[in-house]
Amino acid sequence: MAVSNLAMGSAEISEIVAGLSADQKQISPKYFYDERGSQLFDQITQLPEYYLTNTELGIMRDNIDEMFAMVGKQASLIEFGSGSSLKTRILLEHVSELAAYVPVDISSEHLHASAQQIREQFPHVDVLPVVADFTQAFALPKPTVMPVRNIIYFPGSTIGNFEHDMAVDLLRVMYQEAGKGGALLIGVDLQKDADIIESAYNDSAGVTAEFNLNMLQHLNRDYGANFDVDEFAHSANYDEDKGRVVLELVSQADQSFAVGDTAFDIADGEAILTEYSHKYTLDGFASMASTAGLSVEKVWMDAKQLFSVQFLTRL
Ligand code: SAH
Ligand code: AVI
Repeated sequence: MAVSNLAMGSAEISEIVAGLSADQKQISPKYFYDERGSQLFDQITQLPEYYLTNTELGIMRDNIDEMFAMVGKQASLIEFGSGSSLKTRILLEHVSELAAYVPVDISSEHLHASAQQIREQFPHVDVLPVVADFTQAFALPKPTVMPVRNIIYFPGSTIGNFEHDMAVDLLRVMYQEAGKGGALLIGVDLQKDADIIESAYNDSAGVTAEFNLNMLQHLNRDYGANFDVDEFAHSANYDEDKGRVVLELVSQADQSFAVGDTAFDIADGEAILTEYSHKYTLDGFASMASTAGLSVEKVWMDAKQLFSVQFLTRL
């Protein structure tokens, strides 16, 4: 095996091994996103069943003037989990005199390609991409123009991929990064009819299944694992009581696999948890935000109240 081809961070391997050693085997959803995973996520956003992206884009377009007024001039826009920066383009088209745009993402090739496209489309914007795991401390680049305030932009309801305590910690990190006078603009998916939610994660074209299974391919390619990917199946169910989708990879046989030097057995029908996607009530999200020291200043929603975009400031 050519070690130089592997993104063999020992911290990452320890984290993966620890997750697979737990009673409920699990792998963090951040391992969805290698280059292929980011491409598959982009395909998910185009699916008719995946209401989240189109609904959020509609909310942005319908309320952009009000959002612009709240963001203000000479802000630095720092986006957590920027992906293809699709929604950001609406902000960049309307928010004049931005000090900088700082897209932060773990998926490095995809981030750099998207940042380059943004530079070409918006040559007047200072685009400063940062490859980082946003759950760990990371340094923010210094824009050429001194920003008046930092706006943390966190669209897509990526906050929903974190359990309550982790989500609170992440919101705290964000408001610390935002600093004095800063604010958060965040996309938050809402609780609704279970059928609508389950279809979004079990699309008829099978893209979400491929996205889920690609996590094992990513671990095989970059972290010295040897999963037999054909022996796992995608599963996504909405737990209405907990208000969250549970994404799993279910073993189709009694089998063994290894990650680096550590071997694991998995039984036929046993699942590896790969993602939660929490859906919120407005009150539930406001209460979580207030635990993190944040207050909801404004909520924008679509007419069917499927999704929300919220503006948060320090309590
Ligand atoms: N903001 C985009 C993309 C959402 S997909 C949208 O709304 O459509 C989630 C994005 O977060 C992916 O691009 C993924 O690479 C990134 N991501 C997930 N976990 C991350 C982590 N821990 N640190 C940094 N980026 C992360
Ligand atoms: C990035 N995140 C908000 C997506 C979601 O809907 O939870 C990831 C995803 N998982 C399956 N489909 C999309």
